[in-house]
Amino acid sequence: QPIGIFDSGVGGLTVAKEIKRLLPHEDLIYFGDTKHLPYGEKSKDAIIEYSTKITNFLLEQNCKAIVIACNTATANALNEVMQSVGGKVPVIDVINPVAEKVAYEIHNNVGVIATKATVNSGLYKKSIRKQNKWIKVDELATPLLVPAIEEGFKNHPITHAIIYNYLSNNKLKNIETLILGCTHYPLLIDEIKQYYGNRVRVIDSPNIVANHLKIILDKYHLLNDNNPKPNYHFYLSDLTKNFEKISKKFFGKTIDLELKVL
Ligand code: DGN
Repeated sequence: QPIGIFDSGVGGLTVAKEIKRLLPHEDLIYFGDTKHLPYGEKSKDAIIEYSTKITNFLLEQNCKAIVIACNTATANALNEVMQSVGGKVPVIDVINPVAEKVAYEIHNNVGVIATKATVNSGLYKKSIRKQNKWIKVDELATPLLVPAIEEGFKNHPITHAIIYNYLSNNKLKNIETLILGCTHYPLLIDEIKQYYGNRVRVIDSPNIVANHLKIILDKYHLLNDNNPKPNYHFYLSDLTKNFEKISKKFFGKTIDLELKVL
């Protein structure tokens, strides 16, 4: 049985890639909702509708676990996704495992950059402060980053200017730790680290989420460690050149890309 992973576009690939690395024998089904991208600007109702439709589709594909590889979907539709799943398979999101780890390990000022819809939900702050109320958490919406990434503007002066503009914001002035609260952002991790040098620790969220998934699959005896030729199938609600390029870079030439409008 495959693991089902979804995001609004290429962002979730940063999580899928880490899952592939830590769980190399698992079949993966990835759904990129490129037709409705970016989720960060959509209403809560719209995000719930897209996320539950995708979840139902992944369940129909017989997935043994659902990974919501999108912070915006997690922040706005986690409860509804859990309801759709009805306890049939585990649901792994990208905010709670990271918040738990940060609350446990970090004891300084934490900054979060994310889409507007994620920042407006305040879920990172709530989730971290629930476990450790001494941590100061500052969240900043950085909405131009996703379109820049989806346009393929990596290592590009436009992206550098956007990063500089956001990270120099007063809200992030005193942080010592940064959470990339959007699964697209690790695609710009080099540029972000360059801005900070050694001053700020950038949390490796895809690794934390993939590790958490591994622990959950193990707990429910769902791990597959004997599958010599795992299958990677990608569904997209709109076939875009950038998705094709990035997914091939991440997963090699052998992946299947299929158009699927839900
Ligand atoms: N990658 C998604 C996230 O983690 O929030 C959302 C990107 C978007 O659609 N704006």
